[in-house]
Amino acid sequence: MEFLRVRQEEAVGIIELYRPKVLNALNIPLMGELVSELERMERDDTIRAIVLTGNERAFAAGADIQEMAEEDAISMLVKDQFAQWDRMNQITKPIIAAVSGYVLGGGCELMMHCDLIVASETTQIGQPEINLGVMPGAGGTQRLTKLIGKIRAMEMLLTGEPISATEALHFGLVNRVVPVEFYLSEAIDLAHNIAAKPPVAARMIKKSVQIAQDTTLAEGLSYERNAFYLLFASADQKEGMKAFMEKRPADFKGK
Ligand code: DAK
Repeated sequence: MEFLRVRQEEAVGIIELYRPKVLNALNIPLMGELVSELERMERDDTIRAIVLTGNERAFAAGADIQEMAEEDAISMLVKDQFAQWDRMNQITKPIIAAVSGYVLGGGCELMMHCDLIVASETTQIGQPEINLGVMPGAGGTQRLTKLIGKIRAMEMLLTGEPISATEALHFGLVNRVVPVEFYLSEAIDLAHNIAAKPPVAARMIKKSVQIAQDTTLAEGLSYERNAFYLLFASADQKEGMKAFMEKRPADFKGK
């Protein structure tokens, strides 16, 4: 792969965006590689949680402006070059973003696709598309509004000004803020913690939370209850409850 660096630490798959000279600007080939790699990790039973990161200076400074600059509406529509973004929604394993530096435009939208977010103290998160004469196109107006509320989202989207890691923590946009030297290791530790949990339950929880954001409370509660009942068909439920009663750590197999 040209634009990713990939490794695995026990049950954690780690994907690093790698276009450092252009602050990890998200061009079409990079996004293609990223989605393919996420789908490969989804199929790999030895991986139970995924960390997605960039580098200290930039998680990603947005979609590649050079690639988009000369497009017109019809060429954008016909290519539908960003359709691959939707495939990321199908990943059922928990994805933890480890972000630092610039998290802008499509970079912020990519971060919001993830399930948990660890940020370094130097992180700046923004949706500056308005400064380019456009607007977010990969969920920036929708996911950001759901995550931080209308008034805060309006300010970020209409001014294009980034917010700091501390503000993002205060807004509930990231889970943790840590010194820059620790943001990746903190995210990997969090991923190991989650990877040790029963994977079928983790998958159902992820789906249930996604549904909470997309449907009514009644539909969400109904999905949750059925998923809860279904987990009683798993070996991990038997193991988890037996281990509790036998006062020993559970050994979850993902069955
Ligand atoms: N695209 C292409 N190149 C970029 C880039 C980007 N988004 N951001 C930075 N670069 C490149 C710069 O051109 C420069 O390249 P060279 O000149 O060295 O060849 C290099 O990275 C270093 O950047 P700077 O020299 O500018 O570094 P500074 O520290 O001075 O400034 C900066 C850093 C992040 C403040 C600045 O680079 C900047 O403002 N970058 C643009 C940020 C931005 O506007 N981002 C939003 C892009 S629009 C969709 C999906 C996604 C999207 C839309 C639709 N669908 C699914 C439909 C997303 C749209 C966007 O993200």
